Formats: sequence, C-alpha cells, structure tokens
Amino acid sequence: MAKTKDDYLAILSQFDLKDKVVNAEPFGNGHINDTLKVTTEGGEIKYVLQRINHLIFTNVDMLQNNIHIVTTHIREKLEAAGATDIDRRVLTFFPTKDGKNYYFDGENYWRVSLFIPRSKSYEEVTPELSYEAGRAFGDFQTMLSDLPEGTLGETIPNFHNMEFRLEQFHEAVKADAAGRVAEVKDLIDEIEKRADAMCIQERLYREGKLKKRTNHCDTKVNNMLFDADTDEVLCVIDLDTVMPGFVLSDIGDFIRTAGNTGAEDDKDLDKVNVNIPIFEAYTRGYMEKAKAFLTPTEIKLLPYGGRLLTYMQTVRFLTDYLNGDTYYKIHYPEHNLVRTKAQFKLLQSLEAHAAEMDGFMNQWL
Ligand code: ADP
Ligand code: GN1
Ligand code: MG
Repeated sequence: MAKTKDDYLAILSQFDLKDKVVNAEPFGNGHINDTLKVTTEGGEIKYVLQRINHLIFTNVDMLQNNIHIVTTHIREKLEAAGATDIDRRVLTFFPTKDGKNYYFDGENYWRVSLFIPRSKSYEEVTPELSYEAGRAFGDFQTMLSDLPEGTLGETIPNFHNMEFRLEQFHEAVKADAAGRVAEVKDLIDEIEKRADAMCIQERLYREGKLKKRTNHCDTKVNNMLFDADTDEVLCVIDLDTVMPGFVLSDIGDFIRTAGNTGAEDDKDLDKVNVNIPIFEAYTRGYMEKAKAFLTPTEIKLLPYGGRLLTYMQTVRFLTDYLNGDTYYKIHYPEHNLVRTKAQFKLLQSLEAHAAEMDGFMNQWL
C-alpha cells in the first residue's frame, strides 16, 4: 500500500536526527531503492530517507555494515588529507534512537543520510565533467584500496560475475516464465554468440592473472554528486554495491551510462551510440588516479570493460524481461525489452569502435 506523509514521519521519528522533520517526498530515479527528500521545519531539505530493497539486498545487516565501513574509511582519509567541507564529500548516515544503522518497521528496511546541499546529479555529462568523474572514481578506488581483504561482504553475491549472469539468463530462457522467449529469439542468439568472449575476467581470475579489488560496482553517472555552483565533483553516492570485484566494473558502467549518446532506455536506436570524447575524458581522469595500482593486464582491458558492462546489462535486462519483470522497476510493460534493445545497440556501437578505444590505452602501456 502507498505510504502517506504521516507514515514517513513515523519512520523518521525512529532516527536520531537533530532537526524536526515536516515532510518527505519522492526524489531521484534509481531502479532499485525508493529515495525521498526530507524537509525540516525551516523548509530546508536536510535528509534523505531510503527504503532499502531487501528482496535484492537480502542481508541488510551486511549491507549497512559495509556502508558504515566505507564511509568511515573515506572520512578518515579526507581528514588525514586536510580536506574541507567533508560532510559534502562523503555520505553521513544517522543511527536510529536505539543505535542501529537502519530501521525495520516489520515490513520494510529504512535508512537516513544527510542530504548534500547545493549538489546535483547528471544523467548526461560533458567531456569536462567526465574527466572529473574519472578522477573521482579513481580516487574512490584508491581510498578504499587499503581495506584488508574480507573486510567488506558481497552484498549481492556474484554481482558482476558474467558467468553467473549467463547462468541466470539460461535458466530464464529455459523456464520461459512469462512466455516471451519466442519473441526475442534474435536477441538470445546475439547474446549466445558473445558469451565466451565476455567471460575473460573470470578466466583470468582462475588463472591467477587478475585480482579482486574494492569497487563501487554501480558507477552510473547519476551516482555521483557535483557542486551546483562550481561543477566540481563532491561525492560518490549509492554505496550499496561497494564490494570486492573486478576492476573493469567501475570504468565499464560509466562508459555504459555517460558514454552513450542516447538514453539507457531509448526507443530511438539511432540516438544510441558510443560517445568517444566522453570515454577518452573519463579514461584520462581515471588513469591519473588509478595508474599507480593497475596492472598492465587491467589497463589493456579497460575499454573491454565498457563492452562487458554493456553486454552484462543487456543480459540482465533481457533476463528480467523473460522472468516477467521481477527485478528492475519498470514504467511500462515493455520497458525491460526496450532497455535490452537500447543496450544491445550501444554494445554494437562499442564493438564497432573497439580497435580505436583499445588503441587509446597504448599511451599508458
Ligand atoms: P538508487 O539506488 O535508487 O539509485 P541513490 O542512492 O542513487 O538511489 O539515490 C537516487 C538519487 O537521489 C541520486 O541519483 C541523487 O540524485 C539523489 N541523492 C541520493 N542521496 C543523496 C544525498 N545524500 N544528497 C543529495 N542527493 C542525493
Ligand atoms: C541498478 O540502483 P541503480 O538504479 O543505481 C542496478 C545496477 C544496474 C542499473 C541499470 C543493485 O542501479 O546494477 O546496472 O540499475 N543495481 C542493482 O541501470 O542491481
Ligand atoms: Mg543510484
């Protein structure tokens, strides 16, 4: 049942907040959680209330514990570096009145963070902003690179494991729960054709040639906040999927989202193409920060990361379509199919530019 303002205020009253809250309204356009902006007495937006999607993040204790570790660690790094305005550079979460880092109302799980004032997120960026974003995600990975192995749990096991995503896809095709397989036969064939080539990371890992690092794992362009006045990057947000994984995730999802001349769910496939200046600018910024810890194998594979994450998202959207739309929020019945086709078009464009993009990495090899 839809929640009322009073329901939200009752939930917020469980948290240990300094200011009196008066309203909560929907905000943002993520596919997984519900996000609300919370207004306090003076009319100012002060907090962000989120309903955690616990059907997807089944271990909320682990999830919130990971986020606590990550935000504390980054805060310490910023303090040590003498940074200013720290409350706008790292997310701050508030405990409940009984000292927990989330609230369970018997049905849903909730958390509250500080709203970052005078900030904005983008769905599209210029090359200048893309360069800044590359530096910021490179910094983010660097700041977390000294977390000892085993500190963070896998909030969604095998999240960016391509072999696992293909297994889920094969199960969805076999079950054909929504009776949609026949209609998407061509797309299924296209996915199968590429399956082997898209599992390089898992093979290299088994051979001991690739290691796991702490990644954000959801570096969509709207998961970063910029200063509304200066356009300087403030803060990396949406920390649910920060976990051990393969390094290509964090360049891959940015190329997939910001490096697309169209939208993730564009119906006009002519609009969907790779935006090379955005890729180059992000890579330049990212390499400035990440070169120090990347191996030559990883550097060589960075543009492949764009193809991989776009392929993975094609597979994930089609899997959800075949399962009858059980995972992603959809806004109309064919939404997951439209998303699949748009992601596949982007993949084809990335493939057409593969030699050029791979060659761009030679300057660092
Ligand atoms: P989802 O998992 O649903 O994507 P996000 O945590 O990314 O949720 O939040 C959705 C949007 O809300 C973001 O893209 C951003 O615009 C805005 N947002 C989230 N947290 C904050 C915050 N602390 N301060 C300001 N804006 C925020
Ligand atoms: C989801 O929560 P949001 O909208 O930032 C998804 C990502 C996908 C993305 C596709 C936990 O991200 O993995 O890449 O949608 N998050 C989860 O747009 O599955
Ligand atoms: Mg998000």
